[in-house]
Amino acid sequence: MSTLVGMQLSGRYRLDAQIGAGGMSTVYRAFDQNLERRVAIKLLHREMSSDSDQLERFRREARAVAQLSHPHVVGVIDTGEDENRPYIVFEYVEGETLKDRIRRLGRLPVDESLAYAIEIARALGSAHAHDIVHRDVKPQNVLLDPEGSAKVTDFGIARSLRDDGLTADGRVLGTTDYVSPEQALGHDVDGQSDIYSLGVVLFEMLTGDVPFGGENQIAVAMKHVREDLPDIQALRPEVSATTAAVLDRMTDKDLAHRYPDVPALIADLEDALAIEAARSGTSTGEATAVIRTLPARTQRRLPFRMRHSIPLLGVLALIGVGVAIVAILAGIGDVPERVERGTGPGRVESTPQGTKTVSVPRGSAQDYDPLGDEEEHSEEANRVVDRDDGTTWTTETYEAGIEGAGKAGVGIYIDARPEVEAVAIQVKTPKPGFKATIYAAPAGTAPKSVPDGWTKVGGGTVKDKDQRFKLDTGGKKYRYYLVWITDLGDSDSAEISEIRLFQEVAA
Ligand code: 3AM
Repeated sequence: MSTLVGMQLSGRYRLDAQIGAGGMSTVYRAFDQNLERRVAIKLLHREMSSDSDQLERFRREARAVAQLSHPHVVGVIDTGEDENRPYIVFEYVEGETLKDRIRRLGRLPVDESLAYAIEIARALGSAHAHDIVHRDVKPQNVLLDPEGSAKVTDFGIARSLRDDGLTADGRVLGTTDYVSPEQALGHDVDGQSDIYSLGVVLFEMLTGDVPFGGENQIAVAMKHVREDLPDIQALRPEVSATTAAVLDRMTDKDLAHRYPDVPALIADLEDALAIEAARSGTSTGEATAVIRTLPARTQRRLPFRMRHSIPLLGVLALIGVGVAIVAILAGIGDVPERVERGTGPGRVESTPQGTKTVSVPRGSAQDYDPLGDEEEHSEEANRVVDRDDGTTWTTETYEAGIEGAGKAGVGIYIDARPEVEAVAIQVKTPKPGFKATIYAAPAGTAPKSVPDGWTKVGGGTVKDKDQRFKLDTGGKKYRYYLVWITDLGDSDSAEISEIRLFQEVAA
């Protein structure tokens, strides 16, 4: 198939890379040249644009999502048509899908699984309140942004309950791993069907796998009709009876026994999260963020320490900031320009096309820990700019994760003085799996806390030992580039061997 990468839609959106493809459309990462920001564009396949059913379905998706403005729904920015091919412009979510995360990590922590289930449920609750049923809830359709928060997308087969005369039959579209019994049977579906599918997603987060396998999609769908899900507590013994009961009620085949609506479900998921967190005495990843949003009634289930530790530490940290000394990158003077030798015998580091490495002197890396003791192995910081993959900077050890220590993150930044418009960053690590947001700050002294004074320019999960992130500074030049680590993944510390910035080669 010919690629459309490089094309411009309606003179405004430049298609930069294909990031996904489905039966009826292709998803591109694109650049909005008017607003100078990255976007995601879903473009209907040419063959589909003459099919009035498909065209209507595509338009319906845009209309449905455009009604929703919700922190856990991937928002629609614009729609248009280019040479008779309709497209939808979405906000771009940097990061991985929930499916990728499960594939990468296997089972997720119990509290994190509940936290994602709550966020997805909140998104579905908002859709249902607008009479929109998603009908294709699956972890492939949940994007995790760099802060770790879940955003639901692909309302492609969503159907407004107010639309009459459209087929709502059980056309098999993609996977049936998450299909509700009533949908598999081709019955009319409503919001309760999304609750069943979300239950299957929760099961997969907790066990690392979907409940049913089969020779084909029909066989799997029939198991959803006929068989009970395997016992969650047998597969994951640390799951509480409360969580197991919530899961059972989400996936009950009998609609009279399943949760009637999302608000009832959310209340029970929130209780279950508080109970799991109280049992383990700590919280991980996204669970920490969701716990802060729990209603007071539910928070009371948590031990005092968990309810109060975060704000209290925040106040203490703010006092600390008054005397914080961040980054005095003292007189580096004239350092002879380094010769780019690359690392290892005969190996020259590749740079993204049209870019060159930003040359920074030794001494230009600084650890950054504004909410902690301001010490993250400072003596090792310069190892990330020494062009030696064998030497690393490590964060302190966080047994209960960064959030467990009451911090939003820890990091390390590069002083690219005087200033530069970096278009990409390379982070090398012997231990991938952590999550980082890249911030930039202008000339002057580096800001004393995050996000004050910093501008987010990129980030995501460091999935590979040699991870690159595109940066979008909106055309501005910045002096400081901060790798702000917000989640350590499976580990209790993060380790970085090299950080390198790239700038465009002047034409
Ligand atoms: O196939 P992977 O998992 O690499 O993350 C989505 C998925 O990537 C991505 O497109 C692929 C197919 O769905 N995607 C979809 N919508 C997106 C958005 N709004 C998106 N990526 C970023 N922003």
